[in-house]
Amino acid sequence: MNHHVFEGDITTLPVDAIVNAANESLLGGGGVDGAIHRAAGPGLLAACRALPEARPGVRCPTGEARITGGFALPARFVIHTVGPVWHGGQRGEPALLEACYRESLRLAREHGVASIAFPAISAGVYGYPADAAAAIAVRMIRDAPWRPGNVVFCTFSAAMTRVYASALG
Ligand code: AR6
Repeated sequence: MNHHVFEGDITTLPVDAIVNAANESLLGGGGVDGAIHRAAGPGLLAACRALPEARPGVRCPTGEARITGGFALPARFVIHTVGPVWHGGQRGEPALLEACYRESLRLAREHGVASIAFPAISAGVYGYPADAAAAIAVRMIRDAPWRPGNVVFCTFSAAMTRVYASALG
């Protein structure tokens, strides 16, 4: 597969779509979510706010994904997905994280995305162990029935870059 690891800010990448590790409100937050909203500008928040709620305050349930434009980003699209909060691994976390990758790829395919960048979904404040999260990311892309021609695993620290290098073998 045509993939590589890029260490740096996902908001700078000139890919068709970047994936956001969001929360269920889709109204922004810290980490990569905050960086994406800052770089995309207020149009992104307005587009998120316009998405229908699945239930009060929830525009994207955990394990699902939604797509918006990229506004001021170089990326044409932002695919927002909500990873699981790590509670020790017995509350369905692996299946939910797998679903994030599957649903993000499904939207990418529907929108003709040829290049995509993923951050380490759930591996920040949501506490998913980095090695386990990276293993799922790599497996879900490798085993996907369809994937964009160019897939970037975007890391944000030298330590996370090593984790992905190891997961990629
Ligand atoms: N580019 C690429 N990766 C980044 C960037 C960036 N600019 N900034 C941080 N990371 P996190 P989560 C890395 O916490 O664990 C938000 O508040 C970071 O180092 O952003 O899924 C949301 O609103 C880590 O490796 O996402 C949710 O409430 C990875 O991105 C919650 O955090 C994911 O860390 C989601 O938590």
